[in-house]
Amino acid sequence: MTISKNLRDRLSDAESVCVLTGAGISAESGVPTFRGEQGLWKKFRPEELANVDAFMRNPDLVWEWYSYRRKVVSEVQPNPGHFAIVEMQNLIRDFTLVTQNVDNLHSRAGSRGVVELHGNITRNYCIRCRRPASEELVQKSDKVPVCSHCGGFIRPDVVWFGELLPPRAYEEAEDAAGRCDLFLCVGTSGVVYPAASLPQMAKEHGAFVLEINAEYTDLSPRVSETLIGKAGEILPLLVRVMKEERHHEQT
Ligand code: BJW
Ligand code: ZN
Repeated sequence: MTISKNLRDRLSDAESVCVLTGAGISAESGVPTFRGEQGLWKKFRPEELANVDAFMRNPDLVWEWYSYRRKVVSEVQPNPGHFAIVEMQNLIRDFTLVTQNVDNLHSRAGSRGVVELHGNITRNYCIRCRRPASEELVQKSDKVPVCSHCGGFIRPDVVWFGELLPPRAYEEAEDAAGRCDLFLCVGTSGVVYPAASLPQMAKEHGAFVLEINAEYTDLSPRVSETLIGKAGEILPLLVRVMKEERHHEQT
């Protein structure tokens, strides 16, 4: 992988960085992505599982699917891509990590203040009174559990199709995209909105938008540069360049 002089300069000069991640960053940890040949949506239909109508129609089925996925993420570990982002946060004064992932792997790697646009599969709440559900209730339930306060169904704290993103999180993401000088899109197909509008927003505000993905995506024609490869290999390389350049600046 060659890093152009231009990209080196962007990496060394960046003072405000926003990183947007998608399922691809966790692929190397063993978490399946959504789209593509090996993706979850090849085997399962999002309209049957990832919207509130599906949940109300068949809460046990949806609960079972999320229990399975909760188990998968609890059994894997963050990978070098997640850890590189932690290192990047330590180097950059104004740094925001925005993720579409619900797998909690960024926080487990040590990233601080992660902006979770689509929620977090490790949390659950009551659809009626909105109280969070206890870990114990969630762990022991093969079928959808009900709230111990009001009897409402418990659902995963994730954002389904047709639902609004947590407003505070989306605001933080928009602010970071609007003020950064370097925006990284990592491992996302860029087809789910409004998250997919953030790179464009950053670019319109003058940021250099760098995409890192295993393949070209819907975003590729609209970014400043795309690096094709594995996030777990490219991100550590970018951090190395950032460190070298910053070291030179100090000496
Ligand atoms: C690697 C790699 C490696 C692999 N290294 N790379 C028509 C037009 C426009 C918008 C809409 C529309 N109709 C409806 C909408 C809105 C809808 C939407 O965007 N739909 C489009 C799909 C058409 N959006 C919404 O509904 C959102 N809410 C909203 O808009 O509210 C306003 C509203 C209200 C009422 C009505 C209408 C609008 C909510 C979106 C919620 C998304 N939820 C999910 C599920 C979360 C819970 C769960 O996990 O089950 O979020 S869907 C799923 O997709 C998940 C992801 O976060 C999201 C994005 O996927 P991501 O991360 O990009 O993964 P993949 O699999 O797509 O891509 C992986 C990439 O990694 C690939 O590119 C690989 O190449 C790459 N890769 N290995 C680097 N090692
Ligand atoms: Zn309740």
